[in-house]
Amino acid sequence: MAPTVQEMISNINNRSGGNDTVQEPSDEQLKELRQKYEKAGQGHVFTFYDSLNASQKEALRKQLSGFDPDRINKLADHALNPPKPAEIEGAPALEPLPLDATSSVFDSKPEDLSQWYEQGIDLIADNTVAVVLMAGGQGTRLGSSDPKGCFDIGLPSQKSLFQLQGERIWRAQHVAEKQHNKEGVVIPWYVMTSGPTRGPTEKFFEKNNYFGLKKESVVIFEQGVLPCISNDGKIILESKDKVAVAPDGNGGLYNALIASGVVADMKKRGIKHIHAYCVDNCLVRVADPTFIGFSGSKNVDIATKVVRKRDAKESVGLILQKNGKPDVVEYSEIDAETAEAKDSKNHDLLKFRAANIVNHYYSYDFLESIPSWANRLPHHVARKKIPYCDLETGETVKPEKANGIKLEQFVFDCFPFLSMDKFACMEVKREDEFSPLKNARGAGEDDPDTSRRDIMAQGKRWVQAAGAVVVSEDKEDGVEVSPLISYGGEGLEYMQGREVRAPAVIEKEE
Ligand code: UD2
Repeated sequence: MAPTVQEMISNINNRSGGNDTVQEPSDEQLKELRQKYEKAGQGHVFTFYDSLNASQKEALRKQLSGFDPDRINKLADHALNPPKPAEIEGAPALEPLPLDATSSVFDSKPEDLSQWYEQGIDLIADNTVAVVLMAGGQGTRLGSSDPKGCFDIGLPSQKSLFQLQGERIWRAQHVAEKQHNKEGVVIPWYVMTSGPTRGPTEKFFEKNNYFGLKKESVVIFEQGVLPCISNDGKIILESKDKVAVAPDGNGGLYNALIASGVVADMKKRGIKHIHAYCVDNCLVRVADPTFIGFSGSKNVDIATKVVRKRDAKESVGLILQKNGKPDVVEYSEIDAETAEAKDSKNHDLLKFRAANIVNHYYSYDFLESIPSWANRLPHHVARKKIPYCDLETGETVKPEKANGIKLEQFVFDCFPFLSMDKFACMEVKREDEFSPLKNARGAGEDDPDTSRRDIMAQGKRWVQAAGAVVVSEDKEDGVEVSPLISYGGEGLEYMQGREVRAPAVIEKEE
């Protein structure tokens, strides 16, 4: 909706800094908005409006103008009163993905893997590959208020997750330049943040000089938010002048890619292949040439990397087929029977063992089609304790128990929009590609110590494969290899015959 004259004036005022008294919304601006909310049974959000000062009134008006109360009611009703299983035509037929939709590095022919790698390097060298980082999550389980990408997992180099990822992008560019004997190869890095993570992320990137990447090839953008809803379907006021909101989930990526102009920027740059990934996986192969080459050669719209599920209880989504379409059942929504089902041929294996690791390939054409399907993406419900403004007293109350829901979209919920022939899955080795940072130090699983352990163990395998001998008096016997000198273990020939005293950092090509 185009800004009204009033809004343009108030924006100029705000920007000018000269006249810093924000204009109070005009009566006609307010009347229409108020009627829309009252008609939707959400008029309570104006309870304290008349007692607010001009800037509080404008802030609340602006926030409310960004939502459609009728749509919120529909989402809330569906979330709070989900259709009963009986109303759904028959239970969905869940099956593992068909074999022809999946490849595995475990049993792929080495010549296939190297061909996919070379194809990926060629696509990167042609400047047709971009990377999208989902970094809007607020690592609450980790117990840190900083964005997860800033986290220092305790490596000898003290590199953050963001730095490891930025340096892997640099290395992928560098390998493509060397192999094609050209300069200026760019893999644009689009970083999605949310309200709480945007500021700290921008500051961290600036402070670290974009980890050696060109500033104009790093684009930080923000995902949308949705209002929090009470258990009786009402939009929750957090304070007299503010609706309680939460990021709209990593599935908010799609609307954000369009609304922030990222897809338009990709088009301008001639991008054809996009790798999107999860910030908290310290082993993530950002812009992985093998994965890009594999996906490009299969001419799919979406491909996803999976690892073998650790056990029935692991908190990962499961990539499978539902009613013949590619789909994912999230760990928070799976029933025990499905999670524990055994493979019919080998009872030692779980029937559903393709674990989602938020590591997806998209064709540019598929992202360009977002506006035609984004509004079909479902919303998932998280029951939460949401601080709310008591409508009698105007005080903000911190509830003892879950008093409402946050609505969020999941990034993999567009998979069923594809036919199976436009989808592919690549199984990779967990030890080489997946070690998520989910829990605070001491959890013993998916925590900073397991992240550091897995990176150091991988570097040790790489230098040993290059012919080095690793010795150590310390229980920490790993080796950190800087991404700037090796992306996936290549380029370490000079380590032949050397002795490495672990723990160590290898960061110079000499
Ligand atoms: C995610 C996957 C789960 C499994 C697991 C493995 C989804 C929906 N679930 O679960 O299937 O693969 O990871 O690690 O993908 N994010 C945003 N905006 C948001 C919420 C999340 O950008 O509003 C990002 C977040 O910064 C992270 C990624 O999405 O990079 C996954 O988020 P999470 O770690 O909260 O998801 P988790 O562990 O519940």
